[in-house]
Amino acid sequence: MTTPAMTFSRALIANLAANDVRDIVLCPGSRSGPLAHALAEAAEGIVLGAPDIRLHVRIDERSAGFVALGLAIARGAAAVVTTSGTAVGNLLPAMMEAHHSGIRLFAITADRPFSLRATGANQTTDQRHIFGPFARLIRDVVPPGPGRDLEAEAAVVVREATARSVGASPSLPGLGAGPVHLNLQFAQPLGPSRGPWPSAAPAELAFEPEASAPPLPTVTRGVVIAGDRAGPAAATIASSHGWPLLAEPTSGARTGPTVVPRYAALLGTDEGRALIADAEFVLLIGRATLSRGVRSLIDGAATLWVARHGSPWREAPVGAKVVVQDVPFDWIRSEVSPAEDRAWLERWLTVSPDVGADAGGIEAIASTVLASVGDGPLLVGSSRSIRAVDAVLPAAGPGGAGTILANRGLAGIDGTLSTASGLALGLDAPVTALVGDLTFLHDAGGLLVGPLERRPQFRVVVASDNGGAIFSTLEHAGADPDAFTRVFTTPHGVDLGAIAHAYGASHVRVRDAEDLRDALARPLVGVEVVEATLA
Ligand SMILES: Cc1ncc(C[n+]2csc(CCOP(=O)(O)OP(=O)(O)O)c2C)c(N)n1
Ligand SMILES: [Mg+2]
Repeated sequence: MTTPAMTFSRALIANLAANDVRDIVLCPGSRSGPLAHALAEAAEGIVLGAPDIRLHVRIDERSAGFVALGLAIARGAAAVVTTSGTAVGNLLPAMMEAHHSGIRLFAITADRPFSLRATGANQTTDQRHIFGPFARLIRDVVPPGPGRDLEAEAAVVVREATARSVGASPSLPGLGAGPVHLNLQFAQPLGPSRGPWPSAAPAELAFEPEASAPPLPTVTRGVVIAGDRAGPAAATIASSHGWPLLAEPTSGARTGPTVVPRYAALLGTDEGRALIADAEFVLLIGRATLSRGVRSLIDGAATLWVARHGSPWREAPVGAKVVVQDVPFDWIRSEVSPAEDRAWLERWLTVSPDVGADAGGIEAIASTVLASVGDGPLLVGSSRSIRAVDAVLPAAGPGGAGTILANRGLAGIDGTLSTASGLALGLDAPVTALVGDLTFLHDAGGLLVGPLERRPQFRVVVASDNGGAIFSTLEHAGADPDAFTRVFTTPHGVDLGAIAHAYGASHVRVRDAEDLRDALARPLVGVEVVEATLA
């Protein structure tokens, strides 16, 4: 006889699968046992009627959260399942990133029955509001019990979670896609029990229509800023109007004749400041986080319009006159002829291509990595890695913007290796990641893939400089050198090769661009760390 906990768990998973949440990361624990038993049934494909689930088991919930984040980026949505207690708290960084990046991450956390809360019971805390403002939906689900239609209850919970995760919520319009939290209380018995798998159907979703937006103004001195995941519409608008395009590497929009190379460095020069002052119209698509100059352009714009586009990014810069969620079709389709006066565009494009160039070091690493990955997926870590890629990434030909991704929601240096692992599993393809050494150390546990697990293929290129080099480019570098090194740079002296080998990953150290190129040209097998120390 099946137990209520397992009946509910099977129905929950069947409904997740019916709604295309098929990649599920599971961490071990007893309270989450009913979900683990059900997931194992589905994943092994041995039980008739079980949905097709791709199960990934990880030990550390913080890493598991980011593996699920990477899977969700690749597949549209993914879930992570944990037991109760501090296990849940370890999902917080991934949930924060998912919230700010608009990623459909389902946190499914097991809990003790509510009657045990505040009684001193083991591993029992208040898990309900742990993700605070970062979950589109928080459902605290009472323990499954006998005599109820548990299959219908599970279907309702998943339907609501699906709707909120895609942003189809009439009660919360404008939130966009993002993470949800299902806190599932389970009472004994928690052990395995045989039972049938229910059928499940996809939820029907109703989106709120967006209010219509005004047409784009006809101005000469316009600028288009394409932030994270802005999409190709940004490039289309910029070229059709003849406006300069400042496209971040993860915008998917660095293409067309008006792309401004090395805009971040340009905006720091006198001519850049003059251009900022002279811009009469700024169109921001997606969220731009990489350079202070771009932020000045946004904050100082005479007229600023914003299309948040694709991201759930709810905040709009102060002073935005028009804010829309998606780029209206009319903005792309409308017949415009590019500004006749090309002087404005020329001022942006005639800047020396190596203004502010850092010919050696991290830019050489970034160029070599970009050349080697071609159109393949590249995940770029925060700090100097993403800025170096921004500086050296050439404008792509039509349709060839490549797949450059980064966790720009909060630009953390955490979870990057785990995100790469999840991406590789979700894409079923090798992924390259480019990260700094602190970023590598922060998530070294992301190299851990148990021997019974699906094998991701990813290569982590570490720009290795024994600490956080970015801080020497910021105002803090004015401090006493010893104090600065200790409290900002945080050198560590860790042997990265020893770490890689401990996790069964391969490791190679390279000292010049040629060796790096050779290392990247080798076929990738499993997990590989390429430590680059280019002067
Ligand atoms: C989780 C988290 N903690 C702290 C920071 C602040 N932070 C930004 S960059 C950075 C240093 C990164 O060093 P590294 O990965 O070695 O890159 P580098 O600047 O040396 O290229 C730190 C600590 C952050 N972004 N995220
Ligand atoms: Mg570093």
